[in-house]
Amino acid sequence: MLSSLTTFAMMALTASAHYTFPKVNGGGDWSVVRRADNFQSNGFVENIQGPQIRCFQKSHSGASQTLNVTAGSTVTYYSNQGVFHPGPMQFYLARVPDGQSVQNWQGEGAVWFKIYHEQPGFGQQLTWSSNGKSSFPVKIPSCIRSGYYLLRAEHIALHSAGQTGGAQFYVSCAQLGITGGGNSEPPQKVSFPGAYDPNHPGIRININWPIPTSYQNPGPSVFQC
Ligand SMILES: *[C@@H]1O[C@H](CO)[C@@H](O)[C@H](O)[C@H]1NC(C)=O
Ligand SMILES: [Cu+2]
Repeated sequence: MLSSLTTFAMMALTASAHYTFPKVNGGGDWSVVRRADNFQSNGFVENIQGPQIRCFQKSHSGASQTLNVTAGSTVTYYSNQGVFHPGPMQFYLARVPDGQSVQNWQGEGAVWFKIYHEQPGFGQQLTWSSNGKSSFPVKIPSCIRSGYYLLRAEHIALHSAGQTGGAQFYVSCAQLGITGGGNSEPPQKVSFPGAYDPNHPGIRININWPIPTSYQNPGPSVFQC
């Protein structure tokens, strides 16, 4: 009885500590960002080989709005409450093929390139600059082609990642129109699902003991102009 009560209390605590990524810049929640399946539960993607790892949608549903931004500018992605778990923020972009609609395109195939990933500080424990924050500025590369894109936000919570399947993925995708770009094509693109292996050292990692002295972000290297 005691243990089931404890389990229940821990579950309640855990649920309240989860989060979503519903907003970019000044828009409303889930207006430019596609409504993620965790919009009520604040839960996380558990199966990183299933469809939800892409945009946290089991079945596709576009957002009603698209935010136009200039290449080279910074957009700010927001979580609905502070990101309380330790682990990296990462951002990816995928360009909507010409002639296809940003609302309908599902982001399938090896189309995603990484534009940011967070490295921890090392010491008595790993420290993450995302910890406790609820706004995350990310710079759109100035040299990529203009057009419509999906911007994928991802926070990987590592507090129980010591065993396979223990990492928690908090994900959503925003619809952007990027103007004033260049003509660079990022060389390394990945698909979701597909990019991540559950046993990647940045996904299955005990961050508590021994304290890691390095951290390898999952996914491709960050594209730079
Ligand atoms: C928004 O961005 C798209 C893609 O670059 C562009 O085709 C469109 O003209 C832009 N709309 C405005 C109002 O700037
Ligand atoms: Cu949580």
